[in-house]
Amino acid sequence: MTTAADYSEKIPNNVGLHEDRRLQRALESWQPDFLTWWDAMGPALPPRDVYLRTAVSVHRDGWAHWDFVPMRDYRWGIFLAERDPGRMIGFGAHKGEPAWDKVPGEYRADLRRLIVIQGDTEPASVEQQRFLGATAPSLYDLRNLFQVNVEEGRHLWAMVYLLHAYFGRDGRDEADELLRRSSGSLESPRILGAFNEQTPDWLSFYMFTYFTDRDGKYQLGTLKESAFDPLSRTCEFMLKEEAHHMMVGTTGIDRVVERTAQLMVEHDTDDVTGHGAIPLTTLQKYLNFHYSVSLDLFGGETSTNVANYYSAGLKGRWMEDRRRDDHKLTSDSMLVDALNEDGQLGQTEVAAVIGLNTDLRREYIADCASGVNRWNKILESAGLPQRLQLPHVAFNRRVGAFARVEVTPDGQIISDDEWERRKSAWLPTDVDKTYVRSLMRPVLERGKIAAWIAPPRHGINGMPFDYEYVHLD
Ligand code: BYC
Repeated sequence: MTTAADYSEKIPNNVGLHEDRRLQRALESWQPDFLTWWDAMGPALPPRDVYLRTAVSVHRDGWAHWDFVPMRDYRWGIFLAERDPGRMIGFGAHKGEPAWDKVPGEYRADLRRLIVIQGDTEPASVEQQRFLGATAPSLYDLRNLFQVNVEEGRHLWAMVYLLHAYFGRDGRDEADELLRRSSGSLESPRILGAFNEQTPDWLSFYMFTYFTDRDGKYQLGTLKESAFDPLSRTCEFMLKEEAHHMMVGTTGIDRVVERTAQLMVEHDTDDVTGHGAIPLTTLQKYLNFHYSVSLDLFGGETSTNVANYYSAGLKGRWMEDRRRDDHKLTSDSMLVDALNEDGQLGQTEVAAVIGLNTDLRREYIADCASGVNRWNKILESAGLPQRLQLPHVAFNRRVGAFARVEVTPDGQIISDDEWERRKSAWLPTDVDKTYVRSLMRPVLERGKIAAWIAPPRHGINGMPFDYEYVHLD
């Protein structure tokens, strides 16, 4: 196993695919189906070529190659982080045993389920973002969208490789299903809620890449701990690519806040709609929506699924090796968010393994808070008193302990009627969405930017903002 990818193969890889002809043939026969899916469900605006990075090695230095590539010719490949032959399982009942190169029979179904759920999100996000190219605020942003899209396609390949290589016939069937389900479909929707929502405008795209891709970061971080070594290694490398996706979200929202703040100060008004920008109240509603649907992606506050995954060694905790406990949690307990018996929001004590979704969600929430601080600093340095905030953990939840109650952003339980009356103040309304969409006109001239967003501080890969990142024809 080398760190460099072999690009002479039909499917670039660093897993020695040519040594296993059966697997190679199986994946080569999945490849045209992937391309058919990409043509039908991938970016609807295929430009001549795009300045893209392509993974060429998994080594720390110089893992990516930058060039103009027609998107359909992007070389989607299979790259696993370097193998550590002495790697030991770091948690659960098998802690201290050698990591697995194969799938143990008793954990087959659970591992397959985790890989299928992870795999399902990747093409889903490409589908959700399919039409955004037509309204990009700049060539720089258009490039970033396409980079995210091709890499989510590669992450699908990462999971499909595991299904084909380690799960036989049913793995191949699951790989086919990943191309059959589709985001928002009534007959065969994507598995997790957030991946059936729409991403119809660029504000949604930045919110998605900030909040929903960040769930990806945390879930991949827990799967990177997995005793199943190929899953661990594939997630490790995916995380490297994922960092860019979150940068797109973080700086995207920075730039929207910056532009709004600029116009608020310049015109001494909160209502920047007359100036073609997005009001802070609308930003807050989009934030509330994307944050709350992303909180749902962590599953229930208590879960026997997650307890089983942890005890079996399939899915660890975020930064497992930094935790100061026995990494088995057989007799530990923790407090999780809950609806108390008196119907109030509170906490309850449960066995720690049962509460691991809450543990991960809390890590995620702390990370999300850092983004909000960052945006608030932009408002502060513009001299504005307004602030953005994360709504309460129970707000707008459809999964877990709070799925059956309606809760205000500041954590008050309210009746369904009151929710219906007041929700337009907290979540984007049709009017808000229509307004945001009305701003989405393409600005595809080199060095130009739409009026509702500030230009980025830096270009990509050391290139300036006004670089011609995309050749449209
Ligand atoms: N929507 O025991 P529970 C990414 C289901 S994002 C619909 O509480 P568990 C990316 C659940 O499946 C990262 N259904 O949950 C980002 C279960 O169903 P069954 C994706 C949901 O299993 C942007 C039932 O409710 N990766 O990479 O402990 C762009 C009871 O659930 C939802 C992963 O998620 C929901 N939101 O935890 C591109 C990692 N939540 O078994 C990519 C793999 C729960 O009763 N997945 N349900 O039929 C997992 O680790 C876990 O399955 C979950 C759920 C965290 C998703």
